[in-house]
Amino acid sequence: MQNSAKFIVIEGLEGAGKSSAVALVKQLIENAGHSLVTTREPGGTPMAEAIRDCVKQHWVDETVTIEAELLLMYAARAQLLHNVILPAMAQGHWVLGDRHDMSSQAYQGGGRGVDNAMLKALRDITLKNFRPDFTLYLDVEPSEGLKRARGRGELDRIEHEHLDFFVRTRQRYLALAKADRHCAIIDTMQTMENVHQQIRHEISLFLAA
Ligand code: T5A
Repeated sequence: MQNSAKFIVIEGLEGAGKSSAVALVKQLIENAGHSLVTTREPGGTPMAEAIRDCVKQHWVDETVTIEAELLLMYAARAQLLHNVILPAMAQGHWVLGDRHDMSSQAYQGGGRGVDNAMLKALRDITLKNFRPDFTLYLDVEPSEGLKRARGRGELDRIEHEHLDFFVRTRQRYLALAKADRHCAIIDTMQTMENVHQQIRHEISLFLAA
């Protein structure tokens, strides 16, 4: 029997509403009769969670270089892919990821200005041909997303970047999402109820395909 396990990813800026989207999509997929494993990036394994702490924390008297941040994101992704995502899918479980490679393309590529050749090389090494079956990109205006993130608690190292950084990151996200036929764009500048309605619609289309 063919293994039809799928990898679904939720992407978006801080405050886009990924956490509640993950909970909703999990429920929808499980209601459709599939067993599901949820992950997050960076993170999802003991070592990748340590990398997450490392990239999110404020370092006193030390600048985190663009190169170090980039390599840490891919190191965490390699751990998660080989130790969690691929084994789960091999056993027939669907996997739902809170962020994946599109985050590196958007934050490191768009936000930090890492060139596409470098990103492609790292993606080829880390993921080879592995790609999500479906991505929900939750679009939010950066100032609104940061306002929501601030309301949720203390900002981490990346969230302390200037607004410009998030504007560039969002521009790259939108370009990537529009070019990807396996990606749906969700407008989150609306009530949570409307956002969830859009998500339900997109997931039902994906499940019916
Ligand atoms: N990163 C990550 C990279 O730079 N490169 C990479 O390759 C990867 C994988 C990870 C950081 O690392 C960076 C990106 C990030 O900076 P994270 O914690 O995983 O950090 O991600 P964040 O985006 O920081 O997580 P947030 O919790 O801020 O975002 P969410 O999950 O999208 O937001 P959520 O759901 O917690 O919502 C935040 C608040 O907004 C409210 C919610 O109730 C909540 O209080 N909210 C709304 N309010 C009104 N209307 C709506 N429509 C709302 N939607 C949510």
